[in-house]
Amino acid sequence: MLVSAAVVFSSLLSCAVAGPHARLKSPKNWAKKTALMEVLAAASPPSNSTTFSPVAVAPKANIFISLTDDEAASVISFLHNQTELNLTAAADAGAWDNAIEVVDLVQPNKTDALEYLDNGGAVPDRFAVARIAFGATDEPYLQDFIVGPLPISNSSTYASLDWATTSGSAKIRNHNADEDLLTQWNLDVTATVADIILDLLNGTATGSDDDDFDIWGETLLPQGLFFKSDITGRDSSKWQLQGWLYGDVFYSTTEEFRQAWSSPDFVKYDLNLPSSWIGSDQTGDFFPGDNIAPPIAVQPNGQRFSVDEEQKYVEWMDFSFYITFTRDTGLRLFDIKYKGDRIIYELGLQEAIAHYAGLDPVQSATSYMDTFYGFGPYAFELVPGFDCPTYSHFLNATFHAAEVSTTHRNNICLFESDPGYLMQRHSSSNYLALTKNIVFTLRSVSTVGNYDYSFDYVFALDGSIETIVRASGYIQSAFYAKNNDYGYQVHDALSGSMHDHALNWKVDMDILGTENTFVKHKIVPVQVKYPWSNNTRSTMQLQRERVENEDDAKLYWPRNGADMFLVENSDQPNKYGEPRGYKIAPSRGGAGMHLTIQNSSVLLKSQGFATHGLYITKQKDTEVRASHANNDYDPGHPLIDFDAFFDSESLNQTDIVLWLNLGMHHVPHTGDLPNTVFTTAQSAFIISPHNYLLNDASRATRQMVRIDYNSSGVQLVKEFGGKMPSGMVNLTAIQPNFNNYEGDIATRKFPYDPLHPYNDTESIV
Ligand SMILES: *[C@@H]1O[C@H](CO)[C@@H](O)[C@H](O)[C@H]1NC(C)=O
Ligand SMILES: *[C@@H]1O[C@H](CO)[C@@H](O)[C@H](O)[C@H]1NC(C)=O
Ligand SMILES: *[C@@H]1O[C@H](CO)[C@@H](O)[C@H](O)[C@H]1NC(C)=O
Ligand SMILES: *[C@@H]1O[C@H](CO)[C@@H](O)[C@H](O)[C@H]1NC(C)=O
Ligand SMILES: *[C@@H]1O[C@H](CO)[C@@H](O)[C@H](O)[C@H]1NC(C)=O
Ligand SMILES: *[C@@H]1O[C@H](CO)[C@@H](O)[C@H](O)[C@H]1NC(C)=O
Ligand SMILES: *[C@@H]1O[C@H](CO)[C@@H](O)[C@H](O)[C@H]1NC(C)=O
Ligand SMILES: *[C@@H]1O[C@H](CO)[C@@H](O)[C@H](O)[C@H]1NC(C)=O
Ligand SMILES: *[C@@H]1O[C@H](CO)[C@@H](O)[C@H](O)[C@H]1NC(C)=O
Ligand SMILES: *[C@@H]1O[C@H](CO)[C@@H](O)[C@H](O)[C@H]1NC(C)=O
Ligand SMILES: *[C@@H]1O[C@H](CO)[C@@H](O)[C@H](O)[C@H]1NC(C)=O
Ligand SMILES: *[C@@H]1O[C@H](CO)[C@@H](O)[C@H](O)[C@H]1NC(C)=O
Ligand SMILES: [Cu+2]
Repeated sequence: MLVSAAVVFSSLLSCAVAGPHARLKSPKNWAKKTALMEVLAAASPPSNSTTFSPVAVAPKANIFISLTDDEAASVISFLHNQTELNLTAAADAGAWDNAIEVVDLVQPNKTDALEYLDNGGAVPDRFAVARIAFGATDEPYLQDFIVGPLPISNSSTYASLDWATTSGSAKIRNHNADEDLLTQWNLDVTATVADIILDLLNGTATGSDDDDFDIWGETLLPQGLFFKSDITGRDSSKWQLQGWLYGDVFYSTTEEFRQAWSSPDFVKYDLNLPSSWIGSDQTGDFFPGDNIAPPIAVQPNGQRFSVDEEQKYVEWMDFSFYITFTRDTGLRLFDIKYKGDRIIYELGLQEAIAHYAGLDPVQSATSYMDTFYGFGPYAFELVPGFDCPTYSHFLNATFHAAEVSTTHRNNICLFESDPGYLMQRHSSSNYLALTKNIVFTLRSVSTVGNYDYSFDYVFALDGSIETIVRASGYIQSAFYAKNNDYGYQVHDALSGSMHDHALNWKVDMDILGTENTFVKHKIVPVQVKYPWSNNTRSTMQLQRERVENEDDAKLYWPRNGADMFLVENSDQPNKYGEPRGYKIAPSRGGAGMHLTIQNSSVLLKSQGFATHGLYITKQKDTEVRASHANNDYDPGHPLIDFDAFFDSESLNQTDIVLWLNLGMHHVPHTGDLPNTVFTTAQSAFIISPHNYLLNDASRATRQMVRIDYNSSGVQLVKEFGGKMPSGMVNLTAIQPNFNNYEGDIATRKFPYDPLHPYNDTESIV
């Protein structure tokens, strides 16, 4: 295998009665219609006030909930007792030992889960997955084992988790087992040209604490000097330097490089130097008026949603769902119900690709698959007043890696808010109807290396759910020299390195049962000749098309938004004969995007879920995830090759799963310095009822008003029981205290001493 390294600075790291579009030329008619509305309102008075509790009791145990600390500890202890695994405690393990990297829950099979949730079946047995790195061999590898049932008893066993892969084996070769050797190798190589580095880069990279440079590709300070090494095998004495690259000139030996450098016509490039431009602190003149405190949101009468903290179960208005948290993908939602019916069985991130391009060997070979690092380990505590409103309800989440259970305090927030625009309004010459749009958000943020990914699940009163990802943090960039085909020059000696983000989501929708069909309702231009005219008219029509087989199930979002993509239950028509369904649509930024690069030479067979905007597969317990966190060890031979899910199966009225990509084509510009901003770096999709109900469900809210008026003023204000907040808000009392930020709690699992957590705030993966 060939690995190249860059030399870089150590880094900082709807009208009431008429149709909504009826443009009435004579508003005279409206007096009558308003009277009709009054009658309708009287006939359906606001429903009774019921007692509300912010504490929910989950109707069923959360069978998706993460492993407890005790469960994780018992799995680890059990595995250590299996002598054939020859495990070394993770804390003592080196590159030549076998050690447990991660333990997590094996999601219950859907058939068992539904039997429990819907039919009074037994609680499904719990199983753990243990990801073990086998280093005590010349051919190091990783392997996933399924361990259980839990709790560990005499009947618990472990087995290779082969059935959860498409490769048929849960083993993957580890081409990355000797990182310490590689670090040393890199230092040894650079030591041979310390004088050249000092001359070209005005600094040192010797491994000492007062070094100017790191040897790797990082964020804002790449320097444009590269070397190529053959690091095949585990014996670094057999590794070989294969050359140097500077200014897009390749020298195949150090001598050649040295000679060129000594010659008078050697071209030296500007230095990419740090200063305040790389910091994220306030700089520049303050904005006018910005010394005045900006608006904030308050929750005047307490929380209007209910949480079962122990079961991680939430109810808001007509929605309910269960939460879980995994090492690989962070926050996930299960069993999302609306008005008592499940609409989504599972919703969550699968993988996040960031595929770079560039002139240099590092940028052109970089394509992250972030579950390798994990979203769970980096989903840190959120800051009230900044990340989430101060009144948010916070939850903790735990992941288990390197035989340590780490609890992130307050890393999930739940809150209601007013997004600042109405759900509904209509005005005429004599009345206005206005409805507030109050939404409910579930949020977590994962800082994976340079990037901060913010994930929102936003529920709305019309029955829609929006999934939003936003990115901020530092860009990975490139040295400026000759890189113009791959991005903009954004600083003195810096190029923004162009890249694609593709974040894949699994959306397992169940509309009125599991038997569903994906349909495209197309809006098409047509020429029609009507019986009432001899002329044809250019017009458009609605055409219905079913996606009935996996062969047709890799889709691009239509140009001009001209197809509506729906998941319907064809066997459940509404009273007008239209099948009830939910629509799925891009809602912000680069939703539905896919990778630009085709047949990526970096990702090889591990990018099958990122070639299209949206995919539909038949649900299978063996096809639970689009990607695997270990694929990155050997992308040409992945454990899960998403393409293998497509085997011509019927998708007609069966349990279907959608997989779709959010992301952006990111060509960083000067506005990405020092950090990319959430305003533009965001992408989302929304699912919304489509002929699912017989009207807009948000009509049920009390938070609306009707104002009847005429030329002599307001005649009637009709309210529907919505409360106007009154009294005082002590703004001082609700100020966030930033000094309360505590970070994580970590508990060593082997040996296991739950009463003595230690404050290891180092990132553990
Ligand atoms: C609401 O209150 C009315 C009158 O008190 C009562 O007849 C009705 O059953 C109540 N409805 C509900 C849903 O509780
Ligand atoms: C593993 O072995 C140790 C020592 O024999 C024992 O104390 C422990 O209970 C075993 N753990 C499990 C999970 O079987
Ligand atoms: C067990 O692992 C150790 C390293 O932790 C290694 O030295 C030893 O050879 C291994 N034993 C076997 C039987 O593989
Ligand atoms: C498990 O097996 C051991 C040894 O065979 C036995 O002593 C113990 O009672 C068993 N435990 C249970 C819970 O069956
Ligand atoms: C080189 O580094 C020295 C010491 O760190 C500094 O004083 C000098 O200005 C640097 N030269 C350039 C060209 O940046
Ligand atoms: C989160 O963890 C902290 C520290 O252990 C604990 O005090 C708090 O009650 C936990 N919060 C929830 C919602 O479980
Ligand atoms: C269509 O054209 C024919 C022949 O000119 C005429 O007789 C007929 O009335 C027309 N029909 C309509 C609907 O205009
Ligand atoms: C990518 O690979 C597929 C399947 O091997 C092939 O059909 C396609 O032509 C390739 N595309 C490019 C741009 O090479
Ligand atoms: C879950 O499904 C897989 C694949 O069909 C199967 O191998 C496994 O035994 C099932 N697990 C349980 C607990 O039934
Ligand atoms: C697909 O399902 C629909 C509705 O159940 C049915 O009318 C149709 O015949 C099915 N198509 C095929 C190809 O089986
Ligand atoms: C508001 O809250 C602050 C801090 O809790 C407290 O010191 C202050 O007395 C409160 N003011 C009033 C008017 O209650
Ligand atoms: C916890 O962190 C503090 C401050 O870094 C350190 O002094 C202390 O030794 C740590 N405690 C443990 C048990 O690691
Ligand atoms: Cu980016």
